[in-house]
Amino acid sequence: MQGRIRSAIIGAGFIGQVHARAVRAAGGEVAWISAASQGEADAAGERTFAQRATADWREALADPEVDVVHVCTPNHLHVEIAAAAIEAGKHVICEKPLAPDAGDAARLVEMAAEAGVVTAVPFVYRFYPTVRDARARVGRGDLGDVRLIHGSYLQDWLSRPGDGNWRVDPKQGGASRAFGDIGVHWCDLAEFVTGQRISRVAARSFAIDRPAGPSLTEDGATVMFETDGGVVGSVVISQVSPGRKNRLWLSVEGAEASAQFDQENPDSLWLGSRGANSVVIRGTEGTAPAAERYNIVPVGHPMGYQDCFTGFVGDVYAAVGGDQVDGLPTFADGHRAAVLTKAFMEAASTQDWIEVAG
Ligand code: SOE
Repeated sequence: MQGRIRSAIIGAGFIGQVHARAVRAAGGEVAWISAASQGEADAAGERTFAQRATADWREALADPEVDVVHVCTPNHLHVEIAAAAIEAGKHVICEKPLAPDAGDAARLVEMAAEAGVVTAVPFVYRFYPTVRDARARVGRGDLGDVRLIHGSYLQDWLSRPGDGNWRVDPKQGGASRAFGDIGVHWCDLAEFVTGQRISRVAARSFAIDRPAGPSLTEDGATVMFETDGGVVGSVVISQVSPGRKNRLWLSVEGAEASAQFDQENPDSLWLGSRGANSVVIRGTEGTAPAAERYNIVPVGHPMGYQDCFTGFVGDVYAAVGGDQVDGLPTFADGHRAAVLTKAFMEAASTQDWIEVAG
């Protein structure tokens, strides 16, 4: 690939702007930004330093100079735009859920493989150096045999009955909300760190009352699971937990040691043992070499969510340039999330244990 990579960002809300900042930080160009109206696109273009702004995303996809398309729209538009981008021969980053329907997600995986384009879904919490460190420690056996995986992902931004967002509308957000929006991040991280795949789930979900009646999608859930490695676990998911802003918390417990990651304190990895417990700060002596690539600023300077996006987009660009990048979340991982969501929904509605396909 010659020169700077040129990205087209489709969707100019909060997440489109996060992508735009990451594109610039990763050395790319924001060639296009697209929004629902020309006015919104122009305003977003100024904020993101985009070269061109349009209300018609097809215009951006038709530009032969565009290398990567970022699909950052409400969920119900993901499949159509991602499919059109692949057909246009572009590399594609599609926000999660890749597709609300697992069959559509599988179709996108196939289309991308046939077209030979790079695909990615921003499961960005993988890009914290402490997460890479935890993964390396589990992988080299520091924890001993893993016995238990558990945690939670809690938010509060939908806790009041009147709180609204397109995600609350199943026509735009999909049939699952709390699990489909944040539960899949937790599952992706748990599988990524441990190398185990969730194979069966049991779930109970709940919905709060909103002005038009109970929420049409779940506000939260408790999920029990088993993995293909015979490990048991559980996760609590909620978007209505006052005070919890974005509390993704994961604990992996093995025969010799435990590791714990807290997204709201992401520079520290807690390690527990029968002897002394310790807190390992990212970038310090003894942390895994695999984490180094994502240490964007020197130790002692806190890193955060936006830095994860920079690492993520940087890895997508490396893959576009032909590098084999370890741990890049692809459309296959987006499909995995759709399959887990389907199993979760079936488990919550039947109150039975459900096998996870694949
Ligand atoms: C909203 O719940 C949201 O922004 C999710 O859509 C993101 O994927 C998650 O990272 C933070 O919360």
